[in-house]
Amino acid sequence: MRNFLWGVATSAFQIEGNIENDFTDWENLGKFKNDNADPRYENGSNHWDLWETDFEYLKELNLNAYRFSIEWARIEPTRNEYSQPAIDRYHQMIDKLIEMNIEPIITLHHFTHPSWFHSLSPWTDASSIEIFTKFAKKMIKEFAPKIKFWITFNEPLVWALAAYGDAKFPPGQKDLYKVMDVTYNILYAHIRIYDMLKNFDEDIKVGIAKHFVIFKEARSWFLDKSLANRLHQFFNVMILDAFRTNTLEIYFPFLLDYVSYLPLDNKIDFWGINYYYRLHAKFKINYKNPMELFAKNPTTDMGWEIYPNGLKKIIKLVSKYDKEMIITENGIATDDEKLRIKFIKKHLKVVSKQIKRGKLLIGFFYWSLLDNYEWLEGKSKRFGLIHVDYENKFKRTFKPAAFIFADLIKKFKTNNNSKGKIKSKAI
Ligand code: GCO
Repeated sequence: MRNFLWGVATSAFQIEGNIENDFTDWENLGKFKNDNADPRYENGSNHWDLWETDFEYLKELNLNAYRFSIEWARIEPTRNEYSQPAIDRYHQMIDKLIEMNIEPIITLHHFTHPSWFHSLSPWTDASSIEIFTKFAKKMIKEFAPKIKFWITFNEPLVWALAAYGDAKFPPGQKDLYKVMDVTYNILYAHIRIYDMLKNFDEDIKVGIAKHFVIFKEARSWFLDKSLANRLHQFFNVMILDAFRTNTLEIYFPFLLDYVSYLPLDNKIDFWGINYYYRLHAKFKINYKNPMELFAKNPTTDMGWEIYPNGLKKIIKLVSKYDKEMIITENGIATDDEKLRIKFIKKHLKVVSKQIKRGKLLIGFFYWSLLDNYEWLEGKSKRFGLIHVDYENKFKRTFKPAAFIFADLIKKFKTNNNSKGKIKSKAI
């Protein structure tokens, strides 16, 4: 039996620094719309320079896996011109992980694009499939001999909604039908990449990291219930179902009515679960804005409701699709270490029970190793187990929760020999 994967997750742009892509362009154009924070990138967490010491922390945390992404803009900064030094650096990183006995899990697309991408062939256009697949092919040739776990896309629907639903991410448009076209094309690219990876090596495992949210009716009124239901269908279930039915399909009264054949043929080996919070849904009699979504206490610095039981519900939902599952992201933005510790313990308790229950759950990744650039929130929100002092040469310091997390994993491994539950003594 393979060991349970205990890891942390990162994404290239959020930590690396020294990158020019669609996000830095967007920032330079002053287009980020957020009143609450100053989303300045300013070299991320400077991981590009500090990666070797950052990787040492993985061992100190008792981890046996690491989820990261490669930055397309760094590898193909100009269309069809690949940067060998960038590719070499990723090789070095992967080699180092392997040498450390840490299972690398690679993500090919985590929200960002080269500067040339959106104007040449945005995801709304079917030609984007070819362009991204070409990049993926090159990455497979380079890294597939070394890496067993591949995530093609991180949160495709979240990205599509941010870029084409509420216009907060580049290219900043508002059209729900475009959100569907984008989702369609991204999933189409997934099929192509899945086939390429499997042709290269049948044993490679390919997944998507999908975001899940618990939607609860605000009042026990049938319209709140049906709203919560629709949101669940759209946000959580639509893509899962498409893999089974070969149809990407959603009906959302007044907002969306979309059906399209998509030959996914169940081409996925594991579902990545990114789970953070619950939302309450209230129907409003207002044609332009028919819903209100809100969180209840306790919340994190992101304003997200802490609801560990939701993780159990999501695992239950996804397990019905009968694929392996990895919790590819779960974590908290806070400056209160007591709260972070409580958050981690409660979620790991759910995880340990679920591991006991079945064989499908094969890994857990805390988001994130380091404090990093949290998209619209900039660096104001701190998810890291390791504190980054942005004012002082990106100096790293372990936070109290890091020690607790490391300890829980260690106890889990020794007490349970990679299966069974975390003994309550350990928590
Ligand atoms: C996402 C990403 C991460 C985030 C994390 C916290 O879900 O947006 O995968 O990049 O930083 O989820 O919001």
